[in-house]
Amino acid sequence: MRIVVCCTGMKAAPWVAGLEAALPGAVVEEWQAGAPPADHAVVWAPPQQLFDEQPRLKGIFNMGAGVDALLQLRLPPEAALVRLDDAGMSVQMAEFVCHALIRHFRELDGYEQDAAQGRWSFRRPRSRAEFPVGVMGLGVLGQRVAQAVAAFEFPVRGWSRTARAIEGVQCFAGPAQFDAFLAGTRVLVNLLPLTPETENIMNRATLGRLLPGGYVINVARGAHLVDEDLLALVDGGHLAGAALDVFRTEPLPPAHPFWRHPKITVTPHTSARTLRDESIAQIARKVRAFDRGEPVAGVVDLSRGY
Ligand code: NDP
Ligand code: OXD
Repeated sequence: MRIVVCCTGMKAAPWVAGLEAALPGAVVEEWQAGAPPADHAVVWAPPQQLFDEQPRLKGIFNMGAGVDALLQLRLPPEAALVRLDDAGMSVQMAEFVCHALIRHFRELDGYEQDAAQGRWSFRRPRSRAEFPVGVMGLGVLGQRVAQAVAAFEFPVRGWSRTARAIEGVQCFAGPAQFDAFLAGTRVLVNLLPLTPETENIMNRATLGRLLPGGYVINVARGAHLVDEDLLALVDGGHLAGAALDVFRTEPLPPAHPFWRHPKITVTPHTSARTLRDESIAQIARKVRAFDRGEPVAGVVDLSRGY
């Protein structure tokens, strides 16, 4: 078995060594133009050239959960596209979202500013009941996040494409229930995949339906959010602010108003990082199962786009 590794922005050598160790007998090498035909590719942000030169790939294993960028490329029609599922990301996402939520709910930024001025002053405790959290996307990451938030006793609601039942989470599904989901949400967490149906889903109309004083935590993709609409709703006072980890252009350009907005927090697409060891172990398991003709979790349904 021959595997090529291509990971733009990351060092390939540790992935090559890790996959070689996990798949004895496989030839694993960093992809280069003109490489001999491989059976599988393990990729992050690869160039189109890789797929043009490797039309006989059987499996394309993404080093991340979101496959939106890969689906913009022309992939070999016979190849299965397989995403990471969890591989250590869901716990990171849960801690990141809970941190953003609690920092907002407990007004910790305000306390930090007070402390910077040597001020010992209390804020009135807020009621969790007035901060219902709505999680868009109840997949591998969204479910874990919804349950982690519920453990802090916030009211939690979730929205997905097909109906889900998750203990402690009031579930809504499909376009018909989207408005009802938004109307009872104050803190909106986005964990949707980026598809033609979900692009720009957070806009003036949808964010305007959140409860007054709404807060947005976007940890999925920048193109889910219409930046100007968020800014208008924050500046107009309907929204209290946002914690943003993902952006239309990454790195976020230096002149973008999000950087300096006092009510918007920016982090550099770091809420759930790909953990190399966990990911190599998962990809190796999947490659072996795939080659034995067994079902593999995380195969992308190209018609749904995730
Ligand atoms: P999953 O594919 O497991 O879950 C996707 C969820 O979104 C499912 O519940 C699905 O519904 C729902 N969904 C999809 N389309 C729609 C729609 N049109 N309307 C309503 N619901 C919809 O994805 P993951 O949880 O693994 O990951 C989610 C996203 O998080 C990734 O696609 C990626 O963009 C982002 N991500 C960001 C990271 C970061 O560091 N910031 C790291 C990792 C991922 P159903 O349950 O019915 O299928
Ligand atoms: C992912 C990501 O999709 O890192 O895994 O955003």
